[in-house]
Amino acid sequence: MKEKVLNMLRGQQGFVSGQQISDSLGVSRTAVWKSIRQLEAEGYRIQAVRNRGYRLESEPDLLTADQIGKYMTSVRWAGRNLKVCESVDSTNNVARQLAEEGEEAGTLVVSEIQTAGRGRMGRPWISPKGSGIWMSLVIRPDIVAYHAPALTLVMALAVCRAIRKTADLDCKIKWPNDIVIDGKKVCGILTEMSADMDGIRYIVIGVGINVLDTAFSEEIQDRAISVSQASGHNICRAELIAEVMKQFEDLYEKYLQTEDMSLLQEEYNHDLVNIGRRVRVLDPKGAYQGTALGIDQKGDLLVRTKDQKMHVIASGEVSVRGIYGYV
Ligand code: BTX
Repeated sequence: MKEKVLNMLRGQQGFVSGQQISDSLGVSRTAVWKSIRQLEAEGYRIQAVRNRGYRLESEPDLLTADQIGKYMTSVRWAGRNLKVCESVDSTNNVARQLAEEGEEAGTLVVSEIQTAGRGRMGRPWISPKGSGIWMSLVIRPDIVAYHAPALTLVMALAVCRAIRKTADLDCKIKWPNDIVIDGKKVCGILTEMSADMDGIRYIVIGVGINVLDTAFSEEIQDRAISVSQASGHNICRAELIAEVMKQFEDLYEKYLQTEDMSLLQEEYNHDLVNIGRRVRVLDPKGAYQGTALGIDQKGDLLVRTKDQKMHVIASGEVSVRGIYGYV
């Protein structure tokens, strides 16, 4: 019933009266009114004007398989096996479970909310309902395990390209796994791997993008931003998901040709917010400062200290910050 009312509203440019709806659907005016209320509760904005009726103003940005599928037409494999969930602890956990059960490469898990979203080194990733993209992609590359960390960088490039394309924004990468806009974090990436003596069994690349948020919780409000906040208008999450997958396919193919960042190093360094800047390297063996020179072919960050010594930093347990703040 609700769907039928929705379809009638969708079919009208202007207003459609309650009487018209009830006549054509053969139901009471009260039933129509109840359906309208339900639709509003789901996030549809419906204008109601006495003597004119109802008009659909906007639809909620739903993350359904149908909605995402609409934008996936030029995606070959990444995200084609799509699992859309209402609520999960972490999409990385669900994707890992599915990979353990044998789901194919290209399986993508998307959820409206994560109750225990994870960042690196046990940090939390705040993933509220309805505003972000919380997703994890399963891949099964035939590469040596120690080449895998660069895949985080490959995904960072894909997200950067996709945000630029869908929202026309100038975003940058903060090595190795954050995307920033105006110095604030819009996206984080968490790559997890399962390997044994025979090699990589699977890799899960988790991507969290703040898309529709208008505000953030206190602990991150000074360093987080959403795509919509930055662009000034709402971005369709389904479209952005498909664009990330499309870009990832292209970049991943290039990565696989050399199993490193050789073919992507230039683009990555071009997008790198840290390049040429003073950074503070939070090495567990002791923090130090230097100038970031960019990534090498492996994807490690090159930092030169005052004594002209070159440090090659692998992502793992090290964080890099700007000396005056986050970037
Ligand atoms: P990270 O360790 O680089 O960043 C985590 C830090 O970022 C937190 O300590 C907090 O300061 C800040 N933060 C937390 N939530 C947000 C947010 N929504 N926006 C901006 N800043 C935030 C980054 O780790 C990797 C995050 C990956 C998240 C994806 S979501 C899908 C998948 N599932 C999952 O559990 N994780 C990944």
